[in-house]
Amino acid sequence: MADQNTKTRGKVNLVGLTKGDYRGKPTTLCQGCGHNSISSQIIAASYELDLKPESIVKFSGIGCSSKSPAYFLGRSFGFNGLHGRMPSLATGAMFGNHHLEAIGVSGDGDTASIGMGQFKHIIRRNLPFVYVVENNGVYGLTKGQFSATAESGLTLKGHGTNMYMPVDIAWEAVVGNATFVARSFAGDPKQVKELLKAALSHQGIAILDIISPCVTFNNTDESMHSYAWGRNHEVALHELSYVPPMEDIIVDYAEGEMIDVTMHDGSTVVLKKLEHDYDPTSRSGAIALLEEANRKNWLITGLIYIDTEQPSLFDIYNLTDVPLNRLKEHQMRPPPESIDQVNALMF
Ligand SMILES: Cc1ncc(C[n+]2csc(CCOP(=O)(O)OP(=O)(O)O)c2C)c(N)n1
Ligand code: SF4
Ligand SMILES: [Mg+2]
Repeated sequence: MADQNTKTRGKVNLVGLTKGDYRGKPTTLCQGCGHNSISSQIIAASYELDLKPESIVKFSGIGCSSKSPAYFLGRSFGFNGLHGRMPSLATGAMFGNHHLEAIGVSGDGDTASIGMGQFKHIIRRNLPFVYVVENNGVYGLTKGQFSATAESGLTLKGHGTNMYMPVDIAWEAVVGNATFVARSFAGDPKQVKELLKAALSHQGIAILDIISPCVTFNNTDESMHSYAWGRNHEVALHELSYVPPMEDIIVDYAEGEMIDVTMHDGSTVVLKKLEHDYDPTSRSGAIALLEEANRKNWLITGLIYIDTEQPSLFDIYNLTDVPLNRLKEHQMRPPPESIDQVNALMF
């Protein structure tokens, strides 16, 4: 019977679901858009991590990227918020139920233009939240205007030449004290998936800046957000594999050539060093690397920075274990003694 099931439904994971159970609605984005490739990797990572879709909540702002939560995890909760306001929405919702797994998808416009203030503050608060920026250097939804991450000197049809210096999302995240910062490229799906798995196991803010080409408005070979540029300039820091808590780390690399990072849930991220002898636990090293990459026009990808020691927003507050909407009225009404205590403090 189990075999028959597997044949008709596909291979099931530890929570009895097939990969198809993690899909969403058919995409309405352009064919070849990098955002579609990232949605596929969110589906694959959630399936492989055996997450229950009903324990995940998705957030987004406004943009083609922000539409994409409709195209993955159709059985999960979702909230499409105002432009640039995903972080405050996510913070409020997660205070309501901190047992949920939170994934947010934003764009470079949604994050680095209108949403920059909110981006900085969700980082500072270290909310356990996988924050994916689908970075294409333009406002795809409103027909390809330059966003704040477009490189200076880029010329696009109908929009002239960009005159401003770009915002580097990964650099802003490291400087702002983010506890997990990674960069990837939609054309490197395996790396995107492994980074997503590691981010989902991190108990704090996980920023994933993923270069995600807009094939309609910003995919010329010279553009630093195009498929051609990504393929020709990607410098992977390490070969990255994610190992779940119950599996042994089987590696065929000689000792000294890899770094293990233990995540909060006991899983491990194994980083095999490539050309760069890079330590992702050094903040000053991460800043120096990003600055070197910008000077040399490298598209650095991989885990740029990680800190598993900082308390998360949930550690700082004494949050109720019962989700707020399930608390009974008598549990929410403070007894007269607590009101007296508060008044005594104030006067
Ligand atoms: C307050 C507000 N200002 C402006 C807009 C118009 N608008 C919609 S999407 C967008 C930019 C989207 O760009 P990005 O976040 O990079 O997403 P992409 O479409 O490129 O994936 C803008 C400016 C809006 N919806 N709301
Ligand atoms: S306009 Fe660009 S960002 Fe929007 S769906 Fe098309 S390719 Fe993707
Ligand atoms: Mg964009």
